[in-house]
Amino acid sequence: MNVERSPTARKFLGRGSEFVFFLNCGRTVRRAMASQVPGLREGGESDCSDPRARGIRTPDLAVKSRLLYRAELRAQRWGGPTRTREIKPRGRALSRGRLLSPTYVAERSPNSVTMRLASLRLDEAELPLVEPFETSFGVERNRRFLLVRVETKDGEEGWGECGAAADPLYSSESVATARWMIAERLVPLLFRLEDPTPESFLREAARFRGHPMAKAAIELALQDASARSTGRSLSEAIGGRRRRVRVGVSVGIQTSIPRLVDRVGRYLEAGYGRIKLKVRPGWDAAPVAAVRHAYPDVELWVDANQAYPTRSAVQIRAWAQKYGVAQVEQPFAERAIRAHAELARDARFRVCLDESIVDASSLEDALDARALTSLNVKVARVGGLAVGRSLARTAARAKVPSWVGGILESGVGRAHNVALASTPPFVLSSDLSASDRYYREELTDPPFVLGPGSTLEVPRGPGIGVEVVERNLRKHRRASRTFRP
Ligand code: OSB
Ligand code: MG
Repeated sequence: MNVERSPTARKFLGRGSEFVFFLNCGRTVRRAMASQVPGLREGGESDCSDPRARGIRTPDLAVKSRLLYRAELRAQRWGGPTRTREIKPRGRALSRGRLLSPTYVAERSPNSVTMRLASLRLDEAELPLVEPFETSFGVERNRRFLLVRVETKDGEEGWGECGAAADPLYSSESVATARWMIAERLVPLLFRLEDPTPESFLREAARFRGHPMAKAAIELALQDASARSTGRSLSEAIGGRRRRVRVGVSVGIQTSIPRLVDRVGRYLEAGYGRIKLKVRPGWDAAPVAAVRHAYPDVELWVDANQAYPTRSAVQIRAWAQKYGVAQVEQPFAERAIRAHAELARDARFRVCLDESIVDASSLEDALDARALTSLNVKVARVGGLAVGRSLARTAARAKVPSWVGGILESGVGRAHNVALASTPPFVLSSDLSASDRYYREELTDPPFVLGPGSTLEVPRGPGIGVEVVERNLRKHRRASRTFRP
């Protein structure tokens, strides 16, 4: 059969069909099209790496919305808000010809495209925090961090942020170790790759032990560039299903209890629906009690960043249960898996692991030991978006809910975190607050603002969906180095 002469095939091709349509025609036509039309496969997928198959669209929104509806139902089974309401199929007649949402007629492209890299720029910046952030390991007033900008030969850019701070307090990495790792090891490795994708980069980089934050910075930049070169938002590219993500705020240790109660009150007024208090021995039962007393209904979490000796389990359990704390995060040392498991046994709160979980095997072991009933996923700590997603999926299979944690990122890192939080396995509220909670001046535009129901909107533009304001970056930049293959 010659597709040129088949009226059915002509109809599809003439109008510029897409995979959905392709599925809908008969087997003979389908076979013929698969063999004669570049970029189409019989399975019903269109392979848009062929330029002639790029951008083909379906006018049949009814079919498309049915497929999306099914995808949404699948997403809902994972929990969390989805956009089902907006795309409920209303039958062919109603939806035909009506643009339900421009995203539904976007190009369909493979997950990643071949990118040829032209350069990588490594910037070191320092941003003053709106107010000091104190945790059990120290106070941060200014945040120093690295940004990675890759540029492809097609002129596409991609941004990534390195979560390492000036001092190795939260984890063993610091700005200095990450700078060395990126400049001396990871950039040369990246430029040697024939087909640099986030996946191929991580696969190669795995031969170097540790340094997840340095690796993540490059992986994030490649993810952004890869999504941009297919014209998709990062959220879409990694399977995001939500338009808004639920967030909460992490409140540092304050100089007094009244100040803490006041600080929490202002966050609640601003619209945050979940509060996470930083705690440590000597700053726990009393401040938690005061916040609970002032705000009887607030959803309260605490995070100790490993500050307690394991013998404190009994006390922690007592005050956490007495004051209705919903989640206790990383009270014990990174390797103290058994102590976390003991705390989790019969607890009336979730035990969340943050620092303990650094890769797939540490998660599997902790799940086996029942040491966690909640998982904090930070792209920096685990080495990127791909690992983060896969950890959350593993946790979901073990019925452990995940959420996206932060480390006071600038707008670049936050945009990546928001995209990650829009994917199905993340069901608890993330530590992702509005731009004005962190820095007076944001490096990216537009800023993140807190929306209804304690949510942030997932950017829908290409890649991370926010633009780096070079002028702001130059103002706060301390060093910059450009590498070329
Ligand atoms: O443990 O979650 C943590 C900040 C720096 C280092 C560790 C942590 C944090 C936070 C801030 O809690 C969360 C945020 O970025 O909003
Ligand atoms: Mg934490």
